[in-house]
Amino acid sequence: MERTLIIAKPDAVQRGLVGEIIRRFEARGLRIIGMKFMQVPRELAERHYAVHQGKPFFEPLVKYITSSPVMVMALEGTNAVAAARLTIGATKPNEAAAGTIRGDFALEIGRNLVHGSDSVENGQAEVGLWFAESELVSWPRHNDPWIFEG
Ligand code: IDP
Ligand code: MG
Repeated sequence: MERTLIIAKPDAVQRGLVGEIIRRFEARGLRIIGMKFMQVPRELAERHYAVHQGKPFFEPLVKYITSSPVMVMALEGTNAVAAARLTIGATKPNEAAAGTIRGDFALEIGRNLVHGSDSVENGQAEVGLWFAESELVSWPRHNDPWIFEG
């Protein structure tokens, strides 16, 4: 089953939007297999955003994600990565469609509330980076057949 890593970033936690964000992924049909509330160590932030190392926004980005606690989620489902990205909305909140998390609750790129993995491979890798295997729960959900056709 496809996996994606979602982070409700510090602004989401500080603004009391964590419940709203989880609600949207739950309602979409994604199955929660891991969740933790944590203060992100700088080293983990740098590894997570390694692809952005050297860009002008890298330092502010690491500062942002480590500035205050986050809620990290591992979600599973068919098309989990693409579905979650569409639920999150465009990186620039001013370009994010209304009805998406960023389109409904954010205004600026450096305060865009949520992270979501951007490819199937990165979904697997990021869940592995943020969660130990022992922190992930494999469970049959009673309504799975009403969400997953296969
Ligand atoms: P994504 O979060 O939609 O996948 P990425 O391009 O992977 O977007 O960038 C990671 C994060 O870095 C963004 O969510 C945003 O918080 C921040 N970021 C990206 N580009 C810029 C920029 O040009 N200025 C400031 N922050 C940026
Ligand atoms: Mg990204």
